[in-house]
Amino acid sequence: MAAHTVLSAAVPAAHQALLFPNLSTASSPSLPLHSSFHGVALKANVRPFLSLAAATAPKPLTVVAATKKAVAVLKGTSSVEGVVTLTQEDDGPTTVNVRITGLTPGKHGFHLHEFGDTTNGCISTGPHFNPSGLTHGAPEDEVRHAGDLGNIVANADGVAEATIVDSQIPLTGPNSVVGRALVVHELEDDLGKGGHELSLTTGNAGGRLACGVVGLTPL
Ligand SMILES: [Cu+2]
Ligand SMILES: [Zn+2]
Repeated sequence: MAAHTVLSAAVPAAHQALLFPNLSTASSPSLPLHSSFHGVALKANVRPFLSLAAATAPKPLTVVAATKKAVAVLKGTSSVEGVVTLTQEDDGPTTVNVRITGLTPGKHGFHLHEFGDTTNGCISTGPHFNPSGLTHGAPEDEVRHAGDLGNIVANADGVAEATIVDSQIPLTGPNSVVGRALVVHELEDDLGKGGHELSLTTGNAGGRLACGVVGLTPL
C-alpha cells in the first residue's frame, strides 16, 4: 500500500519532470532531422493551407445569398383565380409575379391585406397591410400602406399578368408578409386620389374578387 502510493505519486512526478525537458529539448534536435526532408515538408504544409483558405472563403457567400420565395393561390366566389409568386434576395426588394384570370378587362386594385385569414372569404383578410399607420396611396408614393401594390391590368381575355418590384413587402423580419393575404379587387384603385370617402383607406377599389394567403414555398 505504502509502496504503491509512493510509486503512483512518484511516477507522474517523474513523467512530468521527464516529459517537459524532453519535449523542449527533443523538438529542437528533431528539427535538424526533419530538415533533410525540408522540401517535402514545405509542400505538404502549403497545400492544406491553400485548400483551407479556399474552403472557408465561399462559406460567408452562401450564407449571405439567401433567397426567400413564397406563393399565394388566389380564389374567390367568382371564376377569378390566379397564382402569385414572391421572391426576395437578402434584404432587397420583393419581386411579385402575378397571373390572374377571369377578370373583366381593365384595371383592378391589387393589395396585400393584413391577415391570412379567409374563414369568411376575402373579407376576413382585414384592411390593407399598414404597419406604419399611413393613409392609402400609390406604390410609388411615400405616404402609402405597405400593402398598396396599385393596379393590375386585365387584357381582353380577362388575364392580368404583371411583375411588381416593391421594397415594403419583405418575406422575413418584423414586417414580413408571409401569413398575410393578396387580394384582387372588382374596380380600379384610385391610389388615394379619387376624392371618394374610401380613397384614403381602400382606393375605392370595390369588392374582393379573389384572395390567397402568402405561404413559403421551395426555391
Ligand atoms: Cu385590397
Ligand atoms: Zn391601401
